[in-house]
Amino acid sequence: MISGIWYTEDHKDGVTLSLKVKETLVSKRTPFQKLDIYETEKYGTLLTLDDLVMTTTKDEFVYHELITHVPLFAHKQPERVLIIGGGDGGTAREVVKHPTVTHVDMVEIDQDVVEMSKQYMPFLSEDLTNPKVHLFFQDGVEFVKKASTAYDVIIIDSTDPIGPGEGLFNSEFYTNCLKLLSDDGILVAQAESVFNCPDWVWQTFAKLREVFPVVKAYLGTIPTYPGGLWSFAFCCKQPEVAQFFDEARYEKLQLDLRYYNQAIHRACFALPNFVQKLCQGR
Ligand code: AAT
Repeated sequence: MISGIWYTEDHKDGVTLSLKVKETLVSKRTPFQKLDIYETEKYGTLLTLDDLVMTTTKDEFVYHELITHVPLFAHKQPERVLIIGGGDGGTAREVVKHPTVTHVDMVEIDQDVVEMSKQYMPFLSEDLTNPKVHLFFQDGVEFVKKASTAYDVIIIDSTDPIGPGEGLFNSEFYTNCLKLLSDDGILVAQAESVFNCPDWVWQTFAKLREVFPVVKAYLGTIPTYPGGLWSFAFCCKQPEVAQFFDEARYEKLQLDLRYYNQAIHRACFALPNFVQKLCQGR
């Protein structure tokens, strides 16, 4: 909601987040959702979908580095990557930093998100024209039903489990993703706010555990997301895969990253007790 010079997001339970706005750059209805882009005073460009923060210039790196480099450095040789959602391009930008990656399929339901990001957020969308990145404007639910070639890493960079993103949080979708995952493959999904939406976190992890043999949780702090402390699900078929971290490759590559490093890779899996209960069903 925009009121005067403030963008205000209602986080329910009597909590809101407000960012001071300098200018509204885009305000439109796409065939799938309401899309707004604002220039804010302190957080740079802000993209919202259905009046919920998707990303901002200032803190996007936390989310995009965590959702990509954790699974990519946990895999011995990631080559084929599938991104579901991620229309702003931030996830694809991080994935193509890995030289082992040869092919990225990105399935975004809403072409307007990609077009608007290309126009107003080039720092996110800069790699969507990379020849390794293949864009499909399609519902991710339908894509995984029909796809047949395996992926080493699947990243679910989706909106919340309401609106167009709802189908990306159910067991049938997860089962189709499991079929597309190579034997040593890893699936990572954004898994919601542990403070503000514990029910969503609990349900997401419970459904993932029904489908995947190994399900772990990791955390990051994203100031403009509800509650700040954000969960991600890390799923695979083999317990050994969940233990591996290619630290030597991390050191060799010397990527120019702002959040992720070796210590973060290990530390992000350390969970407060209340989060263990939510994510591990205990
Ligand atoms: N990169 C960080 C921003 C996002 S965007 C999530 C994307 O998922 C959006 O572009 C949206 O259009 C797309 N999406 C939603 N539903 C589907 C679907 N069924 N198939 C494919 N793409 C879809 C994530 C923000 C995290 C949430 C914070 N509350």
